[in-house]
This record gives sequence, structure tokens and C-alpha cells, in this order.
Amino acid sequence: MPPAGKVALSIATGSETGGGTDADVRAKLTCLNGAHSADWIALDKDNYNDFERYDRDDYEVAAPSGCDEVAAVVLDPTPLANFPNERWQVERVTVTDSQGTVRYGRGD
Ligand SMILES: [Ca+2]
Ligand SMILES: [Ca+2]
Repeated sequence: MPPAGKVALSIATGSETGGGTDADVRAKLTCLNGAHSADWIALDKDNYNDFERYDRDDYEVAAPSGCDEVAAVVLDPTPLANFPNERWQVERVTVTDSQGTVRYGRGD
């Protein structure tokens, strides 16, 4: 369980060739009661190459103010100027908040 006021995101990148990304990825959360992230949240670990093939990357982000339970996550990768056609393969997103864990993904 993440600390109070935090939400844990675990994002699995698939195994397809070219499925990883070096894009700057940001996230927004929306909650069942309509609360949502006031701003985009950068998903980027320092000195680490996020979102490569086969990786599962974990982030702890601020829960939206007044959030009861996370209902949706939007991931927004900023297209890369030198790889405009890149297609990041998001295999699975696992969200853990104070109410428990929900998984979103292919095959579920
Ligand atoms: Ca990367
Ligand atoms: Ca990084």
C-alpha cells in the first residue's frame, strides 16, 4: 500500500521490437468522485532509462486532492522529434491506492 496521499503506478512495457520508448511520459489521475490531478505528473526516474522493452517500472505519484479511489489513468508520451512514429507498447498498468489494486492491460 502506498503512503497516505500517494498512488503507486506500475507500468509494464511489452516485448515487441520497438515497443519501448524514450519519450517523456506524463500522467494524470481521475478518481471515482471526480477529483483529478491538477497538473501532469512526470514519470521519470533519475539516471534510469524508463519504459524499455520487458521492463516494469514503478512510480509513486501524488493522489489528487480529495481523491476517494482512482478510476482512470491517462498516460501521455511526448512524441520524440527524431522518432515521430514511435509506438510505445504499454502492456499493463497496475494502480494501487488506499482502496486496493486494479490492473489494466492487454489480455485482462
Ligand atoms: Ca526509455
Ligand atoms: Ca529516466
